[in-house]
Amino acid sequence: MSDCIFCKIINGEIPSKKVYETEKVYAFHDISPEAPVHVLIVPKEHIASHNELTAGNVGIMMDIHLAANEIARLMGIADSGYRLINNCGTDVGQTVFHLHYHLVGGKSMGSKIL
Ligand code: IU
Repeated sequence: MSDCIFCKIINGEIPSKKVYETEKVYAFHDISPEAPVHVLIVPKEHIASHNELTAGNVGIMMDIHLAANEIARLMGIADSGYRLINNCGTDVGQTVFHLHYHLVGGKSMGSKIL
């Protein structure tokens, strides 16, 4: 999508600090990290949000979750633990409407969700 900032990051129009890439997924350090490790995992296909997942495109979730496992290992937090967070919609703070998962960790965060 031509005016999507994450599409521009994926195609290199806007620079990013790449962590991991496959044919279907791109991952990079969040520009405004909220934890010692804060990586965004993004499908290369433009999907606006979790709401737009369908039977036809949900296969990408396998790639995203496998990427998350690999990135957690690369970042050295696979054993200490991490969260995978998706914000869907404005009430929960989605600001970029290109599906993405926040992989956050590297510090103790307790068990509360909110
Ligand atoms: P959200 O779930 O849509 O709120 O997350 C968007 C994230 O994208 C947020 O953590 C931003 O800091 C991050 N981000 C970025 O890493 N690079 C950018 O150019 C822009 C946002 I715009």
